[in-house]
Amino acid sequence: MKKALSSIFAFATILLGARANAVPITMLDLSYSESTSKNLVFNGDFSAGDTGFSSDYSSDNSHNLYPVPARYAVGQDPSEHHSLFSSFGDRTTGDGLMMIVNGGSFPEGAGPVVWSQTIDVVPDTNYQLSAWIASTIPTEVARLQFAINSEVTGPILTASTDTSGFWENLSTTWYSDSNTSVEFSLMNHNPAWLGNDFAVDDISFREVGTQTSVPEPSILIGLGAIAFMLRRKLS
Ligand SMILES: [Ca+2]
Ligand SMILES: [Ca+2]
Repeated sequence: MKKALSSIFAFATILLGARANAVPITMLDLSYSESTSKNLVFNGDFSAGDTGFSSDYSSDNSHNLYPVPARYAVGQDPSEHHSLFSSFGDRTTGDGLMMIVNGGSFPEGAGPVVWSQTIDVVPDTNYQLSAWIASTIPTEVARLQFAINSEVTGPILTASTDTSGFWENLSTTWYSDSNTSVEFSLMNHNPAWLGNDFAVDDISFREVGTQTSVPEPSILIGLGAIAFMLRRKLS
């Protein structure tokens, strides 16, 4: 009996602790503030080079993205890959690697996938999706949005015409529902082949909290108090 009551006490203590650590969903801030949990994206900062992701654009790391569009390189400076692109450093460290894209035309409504990777997720969990974008040419700036399993989600970021290495954040939160593995993509809604050029860096996919309902605090306090009183009585 005493052992059983100890177990109740321990369970109540765990629940009270869980309550203290839970992320209240109503308090999730949709403005960008990076979650500190592990980034589930492999090579999201491109430090491993042109690997770990797929794209509808063709890979070309021969320092020659000019003039044929719909190609990308993973490099240190946009100007080293296209004579008309501006010169700036990556977002991660300033001298690391980024994805440098010469956006191109595509059939209306088809929307090319700029970058895509399969991510293992936990059901009933909220995630923060984030990426950083900088235009390399001020003409026909890109319009970027995330997609999960080809369904677009979150806001569209219209890239800035500032080509001085002005990194802007695209982020949103996404609820996993019953999913255990998803295709996480960055799409470009601009079909222009002239201009429509940009760099991408620091792509992340991080857990921000579970959505499963947490027992009411009053129930937990009641459980904890009962267990505490019974424990005192027995000791
Ligand atoms: Ca980087
Ligand atoms: Ca282009």
